[in-house]
Amino acid sequence: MPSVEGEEDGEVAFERYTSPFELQTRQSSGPLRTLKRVLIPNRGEIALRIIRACHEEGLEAVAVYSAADRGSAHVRAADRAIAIGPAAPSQSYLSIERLIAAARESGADAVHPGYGFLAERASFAEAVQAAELIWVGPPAPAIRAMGDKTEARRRMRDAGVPVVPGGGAPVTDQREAFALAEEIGYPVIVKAVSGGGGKGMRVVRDASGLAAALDTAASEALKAFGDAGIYLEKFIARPRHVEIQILADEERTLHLGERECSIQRRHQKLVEEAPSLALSVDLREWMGSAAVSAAQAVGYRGAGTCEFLLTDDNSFYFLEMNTRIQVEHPVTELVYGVDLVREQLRIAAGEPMRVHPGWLNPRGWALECRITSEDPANGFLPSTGRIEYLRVPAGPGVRWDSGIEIGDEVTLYYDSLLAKLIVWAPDRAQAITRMTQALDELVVVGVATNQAFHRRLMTDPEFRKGEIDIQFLERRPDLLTPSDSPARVLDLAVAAALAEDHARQARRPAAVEAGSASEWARQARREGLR
Ligand code: MV4
Repeated sequence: MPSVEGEEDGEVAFERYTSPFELQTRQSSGPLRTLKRVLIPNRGEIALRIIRACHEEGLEAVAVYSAADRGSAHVRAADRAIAIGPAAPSQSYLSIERLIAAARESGADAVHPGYGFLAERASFAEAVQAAELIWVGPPAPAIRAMGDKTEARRRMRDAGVPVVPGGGAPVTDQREAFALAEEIGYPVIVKAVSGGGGKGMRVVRDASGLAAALDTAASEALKAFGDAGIYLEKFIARPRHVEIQILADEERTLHLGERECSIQRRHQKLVEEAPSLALSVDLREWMGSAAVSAAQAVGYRGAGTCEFLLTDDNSFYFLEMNTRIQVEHPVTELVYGVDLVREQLRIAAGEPMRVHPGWLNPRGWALECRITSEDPANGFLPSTGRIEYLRVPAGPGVRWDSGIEIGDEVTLYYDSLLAKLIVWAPDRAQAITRMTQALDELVVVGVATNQAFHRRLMTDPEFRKGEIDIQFLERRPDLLTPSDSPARVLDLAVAAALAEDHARQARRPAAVEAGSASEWARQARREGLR
């Protein structure tokens, strides 16, 4: 046995290895006392994600399902599942009454809404709490304050968070709007007070276009949000979309760095990454503390995200706060080593979060590709059908968050997100290589997907250099449409089938002997199956 310098043989003290994570969580692990059973009024990949987190926290999970989701993976993964109505969301996943009834019936003591559906409806948070259930989300007043975009702007400005120059209140008459636009300078952007996600926005280049933009934006806002309120901001050209992840418990409000979400098409994010190439350590701390101030200004608790526009000269402006867990949360989880959904559950249960600020440094690089049932060859229209075959990528640093399985029917009732393919690697170049490989492993048969778009993007030199902003895909329509003609794709498919047949012939035994084997086995050998 080799001796250790400075110590006598036999005197080496062996200490059990303690991971940094255990050190930071030692005082606060164990089952959640105030929580036992969580109802998840959602479906698909996020329902499964929350069910897994519940089980890891020692909690029971109650799923709900519409008629279209009776056979879905989330229904089987939960400890109990409750039917809530027909496929149409308005009569199932959006029905506050049915969801509260399901919570009561199942004896749940908490509700985790996920994202989409009712996750950011302050009145749903209130209904949950009125039923004496724990809401796994921020306080209803924080949801409400951030949902009203002009109120959010005023509160942020008062808290010292940089907002885009513009109006602090909704536009009430045209003369006032013209004066404000002159003051902030063209181009300006007209936005809906109850908007978000880009609906009802209008960019105005000069005074000649303002009156018409105010009219169309107001009527679009009324149609989409039931509120015609609009306001003005200076239009920021070609910024990056960078958002900061927040976690807050009763004691502390922390940020977990940024996600770069500039790769989007028509306000739908397609690829997200963490960290962002555009942020230095200093800029991360500036944006991080702005986001912490934003959260504190509305009494935020739980997980939330502050969206910013970041310009070339490193100016950043608060846009809005998303008061929910987001689709792209996994990239933050992978670079910060924090399970955000488990922390949401702990915070809701009144426990301190298991996050030590001293450990909050990004490590390596994470990328997420949203695999959607949208057909790039058909203008990105949603495609439907049965998942006939599915081969899921795997390997080191590869994560597949999905609710779909072979046999599932993809319909038009719900959004088109089939899965999130997420990779981690030590640096951005290796993460892109790993993502390319994972995309090559992925096979989805039965519905058209945007998989080929992701593969083109990952091999694009401009993307690999990180030269991206929110207009990237507008400048690169070549990435959105298949480069191969349908005839070429058919040629490739025929070639692949011939190669496969050739390989099978080579594997087939030269002669099929009779006698010993059963007729099944002999037939299988003739077919080259074994
Ligand atoms: C902007 C902007 C430029 N200037 N505001 C779009 C969604 C909503 N959250 C706010 N949005 C924008 N607001 C000013 N003053 C550009 C956008 C925008 C955008 C923002 C983030 C991600 C993608 C985007 C795509 C188009 C426009």
